[in-house]
Amino acid sequence: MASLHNASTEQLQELDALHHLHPFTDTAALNKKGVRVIKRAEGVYLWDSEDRKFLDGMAGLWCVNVGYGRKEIMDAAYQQMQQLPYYNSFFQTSHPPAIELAAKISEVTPAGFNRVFFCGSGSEANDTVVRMVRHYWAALGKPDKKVVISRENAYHGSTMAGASLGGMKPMHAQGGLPIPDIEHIKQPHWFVNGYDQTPEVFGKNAALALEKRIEELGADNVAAFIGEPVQGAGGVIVPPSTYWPEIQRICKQHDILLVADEVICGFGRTARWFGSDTFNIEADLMAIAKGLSSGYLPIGGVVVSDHVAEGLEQGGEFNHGYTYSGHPACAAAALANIELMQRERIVENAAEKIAPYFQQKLFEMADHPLVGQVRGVGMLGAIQLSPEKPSNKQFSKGGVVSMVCREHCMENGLVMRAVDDAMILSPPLIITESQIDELFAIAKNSIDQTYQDLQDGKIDFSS
Ligand code: PXG
Repeated sequence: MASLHNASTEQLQELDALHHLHPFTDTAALNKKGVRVIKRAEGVYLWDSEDRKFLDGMAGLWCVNVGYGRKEIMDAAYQQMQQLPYYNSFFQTSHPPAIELAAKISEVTPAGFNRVFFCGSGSEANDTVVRMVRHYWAALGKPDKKVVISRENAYHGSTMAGASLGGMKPMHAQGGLPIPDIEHIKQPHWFVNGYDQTPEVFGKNAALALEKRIEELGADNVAAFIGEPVQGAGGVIVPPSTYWPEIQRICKQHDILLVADEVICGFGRTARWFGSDTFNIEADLMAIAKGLSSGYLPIGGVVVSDHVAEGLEQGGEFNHGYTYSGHPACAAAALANIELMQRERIVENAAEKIAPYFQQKLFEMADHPLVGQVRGVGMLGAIQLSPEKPSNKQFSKGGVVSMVCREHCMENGLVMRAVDDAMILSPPLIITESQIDELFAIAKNSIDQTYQDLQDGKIDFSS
């Protein structure tokens, strides 16, 4: 246990400010305010260093699907560390946990996916995707098929290729991104981009942007299209029902690989094992991470369909890999996590019981005067705040009102994420009905308070 276990909040904040650079953070602003220190967790709850309790409406960062405190996963990692804490899978070696996990992944993934390349995270998975799809086409004698098409406002990670694939403008603005041969088309975000059309018409039109871009670039130059079945970090953007079938048709017709980024949607998040199951996507490759180990230890992977695996085999050596590809302790934790999900029928239970209840409570928020749209699927939800209803109007400056709402949520004991003006939910899949009631009671109260703040002119849009 860390020696600072009994340190005061102030001591921890001071040391953190001195030595710790946080992801996606304005360091100066954070250090002025002081970081919140999370100390322990159990089930769906977190406790901070002041012993304040929070319901974790985000399952960490969309990952703790089986909830906190699952001893089976800890024991599996501990036992594996005693047996073999580390060995690599380069140079014609392997080890039991990586072998067993690879086989287990092919059991739960959609038909036709039987091979996995391991890495340490979702970002590494998507870096691997870029190199792998280009290597695949080169192996088939088509080295010009290099461009990967993604979407505006997508999130695919923070490495150079991951952030390039992502469509977040502020990320591209730093560090000389995107890398070459990455293209972006519009996102299927009906509320923001397609409000003047029916969702079905807009969904098809958004997909047709892919066909148009392929035709502009020439299909001979395009390797793949990548998309999250539901854009998570972009704001839980659930595409209209017409979107994925049209994307599928376009990829097939133009001989473009379809990559499903299942980093958030995988392992039960949409109340099926994969987002591809929920949306009937027949992908050629899938990026996985997060729910693979429920975040207990870092691990990711790229799962490839049989025909992609065959193509790759024609390419000889794939000059790519990580020290921690298939790390034994991480693989053992992931295996224990999936076995636990199967034993406790966590995905089935989500589909039959918890997700319908979660969606019902989520959609009850649509009546609120501050809520412009509610969207969700499975155990994902977004409550879009809007200044005027019914309309798709947005506040004069995005992300201000939602940050106020987020602060109210925290004060009231709920972790909810704010994306632009949407409040985002992605709780552990093991949340109970009464905990869902608690979650939405706090959410509603916090949105009420935010609405009151707006009416009282307390929200400052100028800073
Ligand atoms: N793909 C998707 C769809 C993701 O959501 C990644 C790839 C990258 O995974 P790693 O393991 O490298 O982080 C992600 C990660 C947020 C937030 O604020 C979302 C993610 C990560 C950090 C913050 O919503 N998603």
